[in-house]
Amino acid sequence: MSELEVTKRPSIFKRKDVRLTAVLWVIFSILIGYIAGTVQARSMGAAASETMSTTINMMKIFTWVSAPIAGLVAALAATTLLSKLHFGDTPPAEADHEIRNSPRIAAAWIVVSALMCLFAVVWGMVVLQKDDAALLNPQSMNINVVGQQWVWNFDYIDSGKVRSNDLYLPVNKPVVFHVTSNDVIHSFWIVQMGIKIDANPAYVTETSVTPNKIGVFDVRCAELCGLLHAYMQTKVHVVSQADYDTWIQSQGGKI
Ligand SMILES: [Cu+2]
Repeated sequence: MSELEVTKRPSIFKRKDVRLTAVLWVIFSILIGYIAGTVQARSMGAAASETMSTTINMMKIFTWVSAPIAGLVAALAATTLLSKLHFGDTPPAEADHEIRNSPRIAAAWIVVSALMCLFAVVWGMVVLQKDDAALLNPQSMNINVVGQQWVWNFDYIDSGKVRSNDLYLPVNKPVVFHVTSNDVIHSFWIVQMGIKIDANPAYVTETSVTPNKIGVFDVRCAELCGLLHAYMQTKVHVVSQADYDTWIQSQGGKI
């Protein structure tokens, strides 16, 4: 008899609050994915290197993949707030544990979470490996970057004794930055190229990039480094190889 009752019970998907949660889940997932992924990525400006394009892509994909999770939490919270209140010590009849006690839902949750983690790890490793490969490229040019309160100095070590405060780079040429600091910890960040690395005193860190767009972009310090930290910024001028050579010569360097 009791078995019959169980089979007769309507499916949870026919319940009003479950349907409302499902509808809100879809709406919230799309909203969260769009605002946190697409709008954010657009606000970062156009990419000036492949590293930045891959980073923006990865950010968009990771956000869109995780948006349904945040959307589900928001939908459950909203449905809970909109549901009727129940007072007293005895739980209402509908407060059963169909979800908590369902092995199918538990299994689906574990499998989906595991797949998402695996996807994030594998994708992240592929992108990181690509970035590291540029560091080992023998064609790369080398620039020493020195941060100090509150300016950046760039030494073009392949061209003799040339130093500048604005960074100059030839387009489509891989460059390795050897980054250090004269005082406190700074962080060397070329915004539109998607590279950022700590500048530590008495230690050299390295990062590399290949700028693929001619133009003027932003260099900032991304580590709170004292009173004028917010003003520790400069420009990077990405120019043609010929214009770069002319500039290096105008600074007394050799090409
Ligand atoms: Cu700084």
